[in-house]
Amino acid sequence: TVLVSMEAGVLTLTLHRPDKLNAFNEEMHRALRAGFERAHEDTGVRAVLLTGAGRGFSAGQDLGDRDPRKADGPPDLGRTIEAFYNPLIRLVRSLEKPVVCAVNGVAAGAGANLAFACDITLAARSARFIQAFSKIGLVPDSGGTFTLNRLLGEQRAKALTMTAEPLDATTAAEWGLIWKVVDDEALMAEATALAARLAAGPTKGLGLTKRAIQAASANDLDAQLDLERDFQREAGSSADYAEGVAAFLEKRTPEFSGR
Ligand code: LHQ
Repeated sequence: TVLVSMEAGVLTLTLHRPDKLNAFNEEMHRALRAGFERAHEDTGVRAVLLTGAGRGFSAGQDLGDRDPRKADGPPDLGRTIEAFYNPLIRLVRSLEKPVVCAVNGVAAGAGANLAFACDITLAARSARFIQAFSKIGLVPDSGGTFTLNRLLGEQRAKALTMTAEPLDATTAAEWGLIWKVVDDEALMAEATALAARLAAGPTKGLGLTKRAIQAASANDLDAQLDLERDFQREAGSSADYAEGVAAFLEKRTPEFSGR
């Protein structure tokens, strides 16, 4: 349900239930989680590329997986969130390595919010994002209320989630929900090149940069300035800082080790 491949420090995770538009069942959750856990533990992994197989990125929760019509009482969706979606979003956000997301087609429900939780998200021009939750009486999850509110403000966040109107990729980029739109046929080449470039980068510094930017939403300026001081101290003791400065002074391309 998830294809895993590793090349030049990039761990590529491809959601693979194409006949269901890569909707999440438990098996796919477990496989994706294992991929992100590997990214945390394996020092050889220096960037992650997340994408989907077939014509969709992900249609969110597989709605056939827990059909309420076949259940005895009301389902405990809180358990599903606690067991699967929340750990996944936490793994993506806490990974101190860049996570590039290539949205190859429709991203709905938790699939959309997973894409927005990644660090640098590119989308095919034909992709669209749907906050499908309200169509079935649910609330946005996978960090959607957090991400949409912070990136878009209340009006756009509420309109998108309450109407479930599809948002095209170009508007998503104009609104700052994703990094950029790429022609469909160029998406994977561009996303792969970006992930490879980041994987060849100063991983320690990039990881600290990610943490600093994420911390900024909860900090005031003074706290953030203190955090930048601490993180710069840490980055300054990395081998990659020494290499970066040496390469600059010697007018050559740096060879970062990720340490
Ligand atoms: C699907 C799905 C799908 C199963 C397409 N499930 N089969 C968390 C915790 C616990 C419970 C609930 O939810 C959550 C979080 C969530 O993510 S809630 C939101 C769940 N997702 C949705 O409500 C989206 C449902 N899908 C759609 O609205 C459409 O499929 C979209 C707009 C994504 C794509 O439309 P189309 O391009 O027209 O494709 P399609 O509808 O024909 O889908 C293709 C196939 O994929 C089809 O199967 P079939 O056997 O008829 O070819 C769909 O049934 C299947 N599929 N999404 N979520």
